[in-house]
Amino acid sequence: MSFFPDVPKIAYEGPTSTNPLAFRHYDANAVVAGKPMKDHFRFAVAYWHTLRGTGSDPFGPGCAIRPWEDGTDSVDMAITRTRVMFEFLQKLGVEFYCFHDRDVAPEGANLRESNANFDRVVAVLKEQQQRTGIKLLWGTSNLFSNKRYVHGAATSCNADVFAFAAAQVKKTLEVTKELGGENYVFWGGREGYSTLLNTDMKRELDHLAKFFHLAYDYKMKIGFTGQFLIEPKPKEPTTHQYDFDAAACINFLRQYNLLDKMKLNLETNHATLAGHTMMHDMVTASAAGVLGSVDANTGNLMLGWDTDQFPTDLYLTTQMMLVILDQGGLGTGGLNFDAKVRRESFEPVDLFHAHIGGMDAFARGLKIAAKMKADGVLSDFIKKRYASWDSGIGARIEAGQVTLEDLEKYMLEKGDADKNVSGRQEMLENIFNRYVETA
Ligand code: XLS
Ligand code: NI
Ligand code: NI
Repeated sequence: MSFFPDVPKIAYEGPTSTNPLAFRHYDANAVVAGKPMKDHFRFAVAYWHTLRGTGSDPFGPGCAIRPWEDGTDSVDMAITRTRVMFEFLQKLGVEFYCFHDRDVAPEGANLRESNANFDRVVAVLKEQQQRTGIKLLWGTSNLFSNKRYVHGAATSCNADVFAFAAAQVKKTLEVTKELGGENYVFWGGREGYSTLLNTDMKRELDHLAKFFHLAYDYKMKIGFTGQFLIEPKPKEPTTHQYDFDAAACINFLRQYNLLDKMKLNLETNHATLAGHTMMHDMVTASAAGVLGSVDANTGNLMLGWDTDQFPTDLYLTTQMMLVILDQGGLGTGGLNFDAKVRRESFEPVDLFHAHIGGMDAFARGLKIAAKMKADGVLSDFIKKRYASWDSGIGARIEAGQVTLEDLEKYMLEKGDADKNVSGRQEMLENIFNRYVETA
């Protein structure tokens, strides 16, 4: 039985195709910059949006048509959904998926019951993975939806809530290991505050670090080899989230001796909510050696919240692929479509259109970025721009061979530092456009 009877396996038909259910750029096995496209991206589908998104918003309930839903939140329904997910992944040709514990199985009346529900669904997920070869990019725990997490999870003022969250993570770590998950994500759902009038920030941050250390110790204990990832976000649901952006997370990891234990999972719409471009946050993380994975989506410039739209902008995807190529790939990470179709796009086929568009935008971005890199148009310019550091005084400063007195003496002799050259931003933007048009 098929859940998407009208949708064929999505094929690559090339740039001239007008078939909306075909790829025009994403050709999974085509080799670009030394490896097959699919290995550059390691695309993943997000269970929470694609399988559990209903289109509800603060002004109205869900309106998505999902013929397979029977209106219950039962384990049987959860098992049916796994079949929907794997048919979707296979037709799309995506090799990874990601989930929260509570996306795949319903929460029970207590922890024991929740774990039992989870186990039943995980057994089916495991079978489906074995049958299809599809893999788990990452697992995570939902530590924000249940009302117990009203004050946060690891940063809750209530120690019992910390304990519950820890127990939930323990279980999801075991499951992620069982399913061969390649990473484990911590997004700080409600780890932040609404007002400092009731908040002991220092104590909450200490608890958050303690939580990660406990999780890491358990990871080592059970021999789970997946990469731990923190996902920054500046606001929403709390007014101020502790994992604000890449820089704040890196500082937190360094302060609490976690920098060698965790990397970052960066999400486009979170970077932009923090007032950065995605490229900024990616370069920040990459420079610190902690760019681990990406939640690929986009925001809406008109709206100041996390709209989680599918990425279609070639400038964005090209910039992202430039950073990924520069650091030689994402390792065990990938590009997870943490994105949802608009409420108005309520038919099942819209899920295909959305993912096809995102995958094609990244495939095109990869081709453009690879061409720019092969031609060295940006790197040559940047290299020249910093040429003063390659020899003479610049090289001696970099090598730590000079004091302030040396630099004063150097400048007293020279008189002034007035040999600047243009940054050529507009010329570079034009070059960028030329590649977007022609690559
Ligand atoms: C929410 C986050 C969330 C994480 C996983 O804004 O993006 O979906 O990726 O908990
Ligand atoms: Ni995300
Ligand atoms: Ni998000």
